[in-house]
Amino acid sequence: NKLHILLALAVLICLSFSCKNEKNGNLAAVVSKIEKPNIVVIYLDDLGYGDLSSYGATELSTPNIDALANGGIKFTNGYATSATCTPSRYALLTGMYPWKNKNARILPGDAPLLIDTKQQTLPKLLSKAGYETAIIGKWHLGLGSGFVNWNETISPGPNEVGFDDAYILAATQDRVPTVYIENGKVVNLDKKDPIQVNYKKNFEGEPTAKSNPEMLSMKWHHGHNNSIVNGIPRIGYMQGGDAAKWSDIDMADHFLTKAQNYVKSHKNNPFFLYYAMQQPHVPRTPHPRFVGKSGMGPRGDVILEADWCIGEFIKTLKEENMLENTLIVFSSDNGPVLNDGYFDDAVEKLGDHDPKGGLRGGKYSLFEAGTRVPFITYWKGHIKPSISNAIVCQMDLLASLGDLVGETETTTDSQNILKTFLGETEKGRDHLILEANSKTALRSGNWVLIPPYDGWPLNKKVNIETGISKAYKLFNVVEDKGQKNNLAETNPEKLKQMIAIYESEKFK
Ligand code: NG6
Ligand code: CA
Repeated sequence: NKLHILLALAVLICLSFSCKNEKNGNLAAVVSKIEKPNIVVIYLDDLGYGDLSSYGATELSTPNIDALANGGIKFTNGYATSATCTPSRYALLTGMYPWKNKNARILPGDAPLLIDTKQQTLPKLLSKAGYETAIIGKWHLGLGSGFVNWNETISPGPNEVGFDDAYILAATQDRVPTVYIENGKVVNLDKKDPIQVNYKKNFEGEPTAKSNPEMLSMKWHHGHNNSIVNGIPRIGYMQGGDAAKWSDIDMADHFLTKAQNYVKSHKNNPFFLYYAMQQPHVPRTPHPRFVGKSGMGPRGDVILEADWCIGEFIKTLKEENMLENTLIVFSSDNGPVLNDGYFDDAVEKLGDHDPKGGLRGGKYSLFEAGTRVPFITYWKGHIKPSISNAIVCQMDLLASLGDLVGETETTTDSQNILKTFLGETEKGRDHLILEANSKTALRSGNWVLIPPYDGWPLNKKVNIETGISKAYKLFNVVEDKGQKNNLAETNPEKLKQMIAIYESEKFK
């Protein structure tokens, strides 16, 4: 009898192995459901290290994200690769250091696709393991391969780099075209009112923030003075596409509903969902339900709105009995900025809130607040709640999640630190190159090295220290979180060591 059972088991195991890669095979579905959790990456835009109550904020309360932080691993040394959006997203999806690709910088809304369609990507790797993959939210990695005709199918894009489904905004909320794109097609496009986009010159007769300031409901501070959509002046010129234009105040709800529907309709096969939320990037347009709720103006209000959305999303996972079968990764693409080009009271109403959470710098900066961000992994029943001081980077998700689903990946810069992400070890990366506006720095152990660069020490428009100076800077960021004491001169030995690591990483 025992032998029979053993035989039956052996047959089952063989069968399950042979079916593993068959996406729609019934047995494969059952087996992979047990073995492979759904994976959701919730990615915010410009959320700072100190913007969550679980990361020390006292003036804002973010209970839903806190529930993930307190019920999972809260990383205190979690990094985006970069201090701006496009390069960080590039690294997240490709596992490659963005400074190795000279085009990986903030892209205009009509830029060509930055990721080579032959490149390895996180969704491709997970697809190989039988996952269905989707992006819902902000893309900002370029579309097409030259001039984009927004009225035809737009390709290549997310679908060509590994996403089975894509419901995106092309670039940023402040850039045209201000429309949603679903699997290469502009949503609600009226062919009789075709969309045209130009980042260099306006279309004749189209109002701009400069020609028609009376049309504005939000004022621009720097940049953001081209086409006007919903009273908000944007970057870039756009003509046509009226029926397709999004409603800014409904954007958060819109993406949330899409994300909830995706979950509900993908119960039979493991899925990877990249839920790329637009908050708290400018223009900050909270739904009226959230206006005034933070007392901090729109920036605080949209953080509360994002937190609410995440709470609703988790509720859906719970209702669908999927929470224990879903690994959630939460992070942000770069550090915080207050005035990023609009007058929206972010500076005036900040009060005692510190979006940087005690770090120095902010978005666009080589100092820590540029790249060190909230970073959480949560998997109910599988990850034990803890706080981890390990150095981890979003770029490592590719190799690590690959390992989780049985796919080995060693050709990229992504390191397999799955055990760190699951809380099985406190050890993360030894070191990491950080990037801001194509300039780089090094985090290694407790230390940060910023090499000398030419340029301004202060980005005056956004009032953020860039980290740029003509001398080496060396900080012990464990003892000196705010990077106040430059030890380059007093610790020449450490400086030498750090320069050696930096150069071997950058020029290998
Ligand atoms: C800058 C924009 C800023 C923001 C940023 C991209 C101006 C003056 N500033 O060029 O408002 O859109 O690009 O942010 O235009 S990111 O988070 O997507 O990198
Ligand atoms: Ca960003």
